[in-house]
Amino acid sequence: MKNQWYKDAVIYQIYPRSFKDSNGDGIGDIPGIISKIDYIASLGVDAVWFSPMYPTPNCDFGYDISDYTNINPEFGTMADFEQLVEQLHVKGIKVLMDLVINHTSDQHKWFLESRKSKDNPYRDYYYWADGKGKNGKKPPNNWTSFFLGSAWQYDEQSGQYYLHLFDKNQPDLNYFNPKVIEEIKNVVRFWLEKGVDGFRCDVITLLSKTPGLPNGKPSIALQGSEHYIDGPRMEELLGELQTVLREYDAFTVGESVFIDVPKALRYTTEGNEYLTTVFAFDHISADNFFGVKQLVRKFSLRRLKKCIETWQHGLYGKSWNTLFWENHDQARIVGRYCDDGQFRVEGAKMMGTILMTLCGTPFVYQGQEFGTTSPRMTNLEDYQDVETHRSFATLKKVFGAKNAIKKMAYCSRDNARVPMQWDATQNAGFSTGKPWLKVNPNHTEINVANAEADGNSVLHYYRKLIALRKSDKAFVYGTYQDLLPNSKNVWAYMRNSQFGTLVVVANFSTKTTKFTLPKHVQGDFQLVTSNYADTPQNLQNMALRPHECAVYKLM
Ligand code: TEU
Ligand code: CA
Repeated sequence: MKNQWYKDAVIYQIYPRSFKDSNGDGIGDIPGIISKIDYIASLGVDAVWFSPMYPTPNCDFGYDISDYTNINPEFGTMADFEQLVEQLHVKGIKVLMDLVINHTSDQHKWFLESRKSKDNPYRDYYYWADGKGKNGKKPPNNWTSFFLGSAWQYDEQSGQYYLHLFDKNQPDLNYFNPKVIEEIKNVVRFWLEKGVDGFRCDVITLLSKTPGLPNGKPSIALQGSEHYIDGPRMEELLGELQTVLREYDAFTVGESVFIDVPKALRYTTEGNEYLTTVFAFDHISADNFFGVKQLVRKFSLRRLKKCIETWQHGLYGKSWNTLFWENHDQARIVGRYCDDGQFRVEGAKMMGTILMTLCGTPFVYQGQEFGTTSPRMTNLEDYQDVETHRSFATLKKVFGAKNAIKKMAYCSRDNARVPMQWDATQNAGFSTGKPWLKVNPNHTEINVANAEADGNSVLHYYRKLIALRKSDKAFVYGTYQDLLPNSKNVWAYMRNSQFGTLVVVANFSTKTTKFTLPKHVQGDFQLVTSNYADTPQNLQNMALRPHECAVYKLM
């Protein structure tokens, strides 16, 4: 029987480059993380997902791997990593690594060999093709990259193009070659033998391409994606990985771009899992068009509620949801779905309350637990993220420089990657050297030290929410029913299970907003927690103050 520890768990994501620098080079590292293990444990989390810590040329800061079975020397040594795993395990905290196997770095030895010549034994580890057009100088097909532009790069050395769905420094691995999955199974086993408890699987649903890599239908973005998202060989390839994963009962969460409930069930139906769970993204697109973060639009609570309801109902009893607002690819949720100004604290607590009272496993991204906001830098040269730079060039063409800067500042992934704000000292206590990415100026006010000293802080509230979720399974299991689906400002829902009945109410407006619950919500509901000191003890039709939220339990 699979150990379903993850269902009662709360998982914390660390982006090592920005968490804590121990040696003053301005780059976060493993000894830095180890120095903060007591802080991590104080949150009450059960596992940590580390963004990639393997050797990398940092074109995509670790999502371009040049050696799958080693540790990035910027972060430390293998011995440091083994110490980190041991110390987290001593605290009862599991370790999840980031498995990036759709592509490698172009500095990986497989690619360095592959590009040497057309008959190199590693040639077919990647997708190579002749160019089209009279002098062969046009890409082999019309696919475009997640980072915009053609998904093909011409290689002078061997006179052909190679495929890269992301940056040109991230060539796609060719899973038509059976040697590739065998290599990856060895990588998976290597880390599981080190005591790793599972993996977050980067863009895992892109592995299966259409044979022959045919042209895609015309599209403004991701042209050709019908030929590589959720392809026909996904079960076969994931099934191969499972032959190793299931030996260790390893947890997996598959990052699944543009996935929907039926496809999620294809991979995660309990009893027939190819992945334990998946990350979907439509709930984190309630402030953009078509799930394209750069196409910014006004946040809609109704759009968000519809997404969450689809997934809460869609997986219920068949699989298990993941729940997140933030990660290293997303701007901070405070400032997107709630106010980051006057009502920042109430808003951050409200988002945390929703996260901890839905059915699924909550993931908390470093800094979210104390209400970190996006710096929204306005100088292009302050950004380090390849996606930001690639998209800015296109945004500028379409919207002009001024609007492009605004959109980029709102959605850039670097909003989540600036150094963790530990205290009000220089560099936010992250490093004694010049940080690799500028620190958010508001670290003088928003930081862990201030939050620890403030009994009303977001940090203490997150700890309380996590402890409540641990002590009362009514927070975790059971049905979800939206009580006011048409309300554009109030989110009210009921959770029902053998552990009890909860009603959660939240005001997404920064104005006081009245609500009337449907007649069927009857009984003595007592306050369990809220983000205002004087929220009524009994659930009733009331006027919720700006970002006021509350959890009530039926007595
Ligand atoms: O992200 C995949 C991905 O689709 C996101 O980058 C997406 O383009 C956007 O940023 C989310 O709205 C994964 C990793 O999380 C990301 O950091 C890597 O850049 C990417 O894969 C390539 O490995
Ligand atoms: Ca360092």
